[in-house]
Amino acid sequence: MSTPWHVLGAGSLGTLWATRLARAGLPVRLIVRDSTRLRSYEAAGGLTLVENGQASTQAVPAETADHPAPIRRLLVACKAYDAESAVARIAPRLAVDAELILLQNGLGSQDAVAAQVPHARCISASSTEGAFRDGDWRVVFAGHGFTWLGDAANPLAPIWLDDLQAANIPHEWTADILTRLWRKLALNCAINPLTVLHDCRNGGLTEHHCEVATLCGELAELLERCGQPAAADNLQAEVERVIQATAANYSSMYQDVANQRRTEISYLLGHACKVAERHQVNLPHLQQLQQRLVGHLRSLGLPSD
Ligand code: NAD
Ligand code: KPL
Repeated sequence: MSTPWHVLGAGSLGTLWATRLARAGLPVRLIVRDSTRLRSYEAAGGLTLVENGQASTQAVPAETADHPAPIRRLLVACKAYDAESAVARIAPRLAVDAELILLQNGLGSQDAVAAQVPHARCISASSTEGAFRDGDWRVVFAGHGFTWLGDAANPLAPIWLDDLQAANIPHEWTADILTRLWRKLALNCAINPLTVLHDCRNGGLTEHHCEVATLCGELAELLERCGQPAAADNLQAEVERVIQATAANYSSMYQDVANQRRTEISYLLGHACKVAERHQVNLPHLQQLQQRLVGHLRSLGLPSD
């Protein structure tokens, strides 16, 4: 029997991965928050994935963090701000050769998780797939994309990439996962906060071309200074391309704010500003953007961290 995939966090991406792995006949176990959520899940009878308008349900077995079985492969599918505490709770169950796959956007949470589990291998992911919940235990596959996976400490590809192949999860192993994560972080910093502050879709930023260009300049400087020159390459051109390609969409941060959900600001703009300070790089527009966003979130009564 192949190693089970334990999926921590039954939200959008966790469900998207769990259902596709289970559909391919691979062993999957879902870890939910507590016994109340476990009862709710069992009553629902499984996880439902809606793909191209067709709903299909996978009866993935579920458990809470207190279950006694050891874990060898853990997909961490919580938000960046929940990942560290969620993994700390499950840490006693991790086998000595455990591997964690971290699906969090941005940077900062990966190091915080790795510090909780020094004996485990932590693999980071950067994904352009899109999914959202349209009900309890129900997820809509909204945007086909790609997932890069890598381990900055060890270039050796894990054997379970075969499982992703079998499950039709488009992916590639990369030795440069940090470059991928920094590049995505820079894109998100140049686009997402401005869509919130200007209350617009991504395409609305074409009217704020100068502001976007200034931010791209500062972000590229930061990437160069913190040892990520490849992530800085043609940044502004790519930001403009993404703005055009996703013109009709609302950014993920816009959607979080619109739905009164906590954002991942500390792992995106907050992380960029923290690293700039550490490297003593003066980035006035990025810092001002961070202050404006924090002020805006507070004015809405939302967490600003
Ligand atoms: P989500 O909020 O839909 O799901 C997170 C789930 O984790 C929730 O169900 C939550 O209850 C659960 N959770 C939190 N703490 C837990 C704990 N201690 N034990 C058990 N469950 C716990 O979030 P998401 O949209 O799936 O995003 C996850 C990460 O993936 C984020 O960093 C996000 O930026 C990134 N991401 C998401 C998408 C997307 O389309 N949704 C795309 C790319 C990247
Ligand atoms: O990833 C994104 C998001 O909304 O989080 C894009 C579409 C690239 C905008 O930054």
